[in-house]
Amino acid sequence: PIKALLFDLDGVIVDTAIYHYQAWRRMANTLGFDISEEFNEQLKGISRTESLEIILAHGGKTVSEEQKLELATRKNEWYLELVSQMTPANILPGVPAFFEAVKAAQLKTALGSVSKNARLILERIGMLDDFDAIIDGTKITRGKPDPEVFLKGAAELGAQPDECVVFEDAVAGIEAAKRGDMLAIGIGDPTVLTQADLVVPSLAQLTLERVLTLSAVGRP
Ligand code: G16
Ligand code: MG
Repeated sequence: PIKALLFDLDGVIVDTAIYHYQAWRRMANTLGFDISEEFNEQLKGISRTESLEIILAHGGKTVSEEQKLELATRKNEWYLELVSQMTPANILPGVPAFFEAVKAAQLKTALGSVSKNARLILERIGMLDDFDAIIDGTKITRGKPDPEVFLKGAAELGAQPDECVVFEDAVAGIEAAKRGDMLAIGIGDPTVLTQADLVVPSLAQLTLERVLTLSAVGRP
């Protein structure tokens, strides 16, 4: 039976993915190139330093380690400017109702984000107390698609992988969940999140009941 639900942050609980994109784009523009929304798809769930490497390679730029640090810091400052304006109104549709159902069913919840800003964002949207465990970029050594972030979340909640469901909007995050032997619910586009066990446009289109039924069918 399902015991624990593990939620990605960016793109599942809040739409900070768009802020990451805007901040990276601003950085790319200062270097003289642009990044498209389609290109941005592969950055979702990828750590700050890894994202920077991918963007620099895309723009054909070689910079020193010192400059890399500077660029990553600047991007984060721009990103935090956008985050500082966030309020509970930024919580994505369907999230509050879904969490109420989860609480009523007495299931455990964990956040599984590679972001180092995760706690700050949860604070801004007033959801810091909604998670029994918070695994973020400060607690992991390997980003998604490595399953570390979700395996740590499961361990902290005392759940086995087959007792966990992961909610993810990123290709790398779905892969991390599957590599961790967990059920993976994709939030977004089914043609993008092809590895997911089920894909819905947002949590507003999903009931806890459907998740629990799916897990029973998927694991007889
Ligand atoms: C998120 C985003 C990524 C971002 C990463 C690191 O992961 O999806 O785009 O690069 O966090 O964030 P920060 O720069 O704040 O440490 P997740 O796992 O929450 O989707
Ligand atoms: Mg995400």
